[in-house]
Amino acid sequence: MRKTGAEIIWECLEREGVSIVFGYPGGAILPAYDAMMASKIRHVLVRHEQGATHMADGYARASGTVGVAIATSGPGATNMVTGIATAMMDSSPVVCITGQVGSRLIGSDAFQETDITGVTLPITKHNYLVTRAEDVAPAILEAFYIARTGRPGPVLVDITKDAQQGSCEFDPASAEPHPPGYRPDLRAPESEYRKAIGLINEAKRPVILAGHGIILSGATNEVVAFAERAAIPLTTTLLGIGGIPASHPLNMGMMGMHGESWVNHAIQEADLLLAFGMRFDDRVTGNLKTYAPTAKKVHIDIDPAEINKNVVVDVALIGDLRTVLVELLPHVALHERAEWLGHIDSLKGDSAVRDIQNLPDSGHLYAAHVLNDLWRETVGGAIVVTDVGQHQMWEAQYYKHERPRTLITSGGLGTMGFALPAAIGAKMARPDAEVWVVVGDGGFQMTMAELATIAQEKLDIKIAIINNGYLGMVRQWQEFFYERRYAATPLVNPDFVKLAEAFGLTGVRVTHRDEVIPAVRAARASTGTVLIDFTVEQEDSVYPMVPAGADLHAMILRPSPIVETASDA
Ligand SMILES: Cc1cc2nc3c(=O)[nH]c(=O)nc-3n(C[C@H](O)[C@H](O)[C@H](O)COP(=O)(O)OP(=O)(O)OC[C@H]3O[C@@H](n4cnc5c(N)ncnc54)[C@H](O)[C@@H]3O)c2cc1C
Ligand SMILES: Cc1ncc(C[n+]2csc(CCOP(=O)(O)OP(=O)(O)O)c2C)c(N)n1
Ligand SMILES: [Mg+2]
Repeated sequence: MRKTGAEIIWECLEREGVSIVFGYPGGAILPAYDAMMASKIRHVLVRHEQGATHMADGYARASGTVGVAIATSGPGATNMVTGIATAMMDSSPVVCITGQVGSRLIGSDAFQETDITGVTLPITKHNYLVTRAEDVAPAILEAFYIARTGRPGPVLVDITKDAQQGSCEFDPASAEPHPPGYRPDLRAPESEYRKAIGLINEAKRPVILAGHGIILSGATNEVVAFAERAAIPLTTTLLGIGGIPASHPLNMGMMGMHGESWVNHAIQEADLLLAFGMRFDDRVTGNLKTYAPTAKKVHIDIDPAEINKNVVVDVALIGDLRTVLVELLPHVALHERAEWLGHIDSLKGDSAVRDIQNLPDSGHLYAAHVLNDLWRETVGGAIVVTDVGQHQMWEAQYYKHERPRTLITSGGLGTMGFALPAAIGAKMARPDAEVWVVVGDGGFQMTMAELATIAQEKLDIKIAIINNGYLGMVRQWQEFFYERRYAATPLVNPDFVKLAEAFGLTGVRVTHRDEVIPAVRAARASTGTVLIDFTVEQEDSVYPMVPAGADLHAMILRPSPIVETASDA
């Protein structure tokens, strides 16, 4: 059947099971928008193309399927760059479709021409410039295949206006993806499996480093079975949170820069690290020269490029984590490991004393209190989407996630402005789920225009602004490392309650600890979007902290007796 390139775009999206796209129109993508009128796919009109990419990313992370964003050429496409880079760093499967100027105008500095395949080459898993209607279907179908297989990631398809307007015979079967040289199905040799099993069964002080790969691979059950069988304690990366139930007795909590101190000590004392779908980010390792000096290392990862990239390992098992674990499991010896687990337990004591949760209500409202109360009120249920900064770390520390895909956060790029649009995507993917945004007063202002998208789409999202009047995480670095010289970190904020109201949404302000639970309950009882402005302590800091590049065990701990904030010191 003959179809235009524009019609083929929507046919292919439907064939890929897409029911929703996030986008913003403009001249070079107009033929596609016109053809969209005949499609069943729902289009969500965003307020900024960065928002569209974060929504597609949030959709992907909440659903485990591919998210789709669409924009015009030039500024539309360049506005997507931050969202694409965010998805790339966190291995999130997103397909971006952009319009491009007519093929004969390419290279002429035509109106709204940007070489977006050139711009996004290093931040996409793959990208395409399509200049003929015949090439639309193969490019889009291949884009989905590449985005979701192997190590997931963003793929961009740039389609010239004439390719959208031109027509050709459309036969989806002949467009089956066969990307040359693409091998998402690598497998380690048998000898590596034997080496891994030997190390695992001999280890006295093993630790599992549980990463995002657990969630991407759907390997929660296999990892838990593995850990239980050999009594191996686990720790998660920021992006691994939810991959293992927080309440599991072997789950020690998060590792790294703002991880639990006992976890970092356990890693430093371990004789075997089992890295499961994680990439030894610098936030996780600290100083590589002193990282886990006594440990042998086994790395299971789907991407060969990750092996020996930051940390040199003794054994590498390339492949999908779940598949690899299914093979390993029957060979893993049973263990009890009372001594090692008891030792780790003894490392916890000091931290409990320093935990701000244990403070009586002194009139100060701490973000930690807000997040802990939010967790207790929503336990077992909500998807939390965070932005980047101190509030993100407090969320990771004080909100206990029991299930995969219930924490959505920008880890690798650390993109402020991610939370609000990503939450919109998550809500669209899981309409029945309770979705909370946890966002700083700074990051919220980067993408708050998407409140209009929430209003237009009549979404029910709960927004918790952790309002400390600062670019808090940067202020903390200035407090610790720049003698409290707060250059460009104090914020003068709008009235967030009135702002919500301007969009026809409900706004509430909370300034005291005893107001937190009633406000959360009222927000949950309401059917529309509610924004809560939690006005918290301005100069609180995230503890513990491993200074950038320092040894993993050299953590700055919350002073004891507790100094509540820098202004008390
Ligand atoms: C302010 C701030 C502070 C931070 N502090 C911390 C901190 O204290 N601790 C911390 O942990 N993080 C922290 N981070 C996050 C950190 O920067 C990284 O994003 C995070 O550590 C990466 O986790 P990951 O390696 O598990 O996930 P990713 O970066 O997503 O890597 C996933 C890995 O899994 C592999 N993989 C994917 N699919 C599969 C599969 N099917 N099978 C097998 N392998 C697969 C990939 O190839 C990749 O190697 C912080 C971020 C910010 C913004
Ligand atoms: C787009 C972007 N610009 C700058 C930064 C650097 N940065 C990291 S955290 C942070 C402060 C965030 O402030 P806020 O949103 O108020 O959150 P808080 O740390 O106060 O919880 C900044 C500026 C970033 N991560 N992303
Ligand atoms: Mg702030």
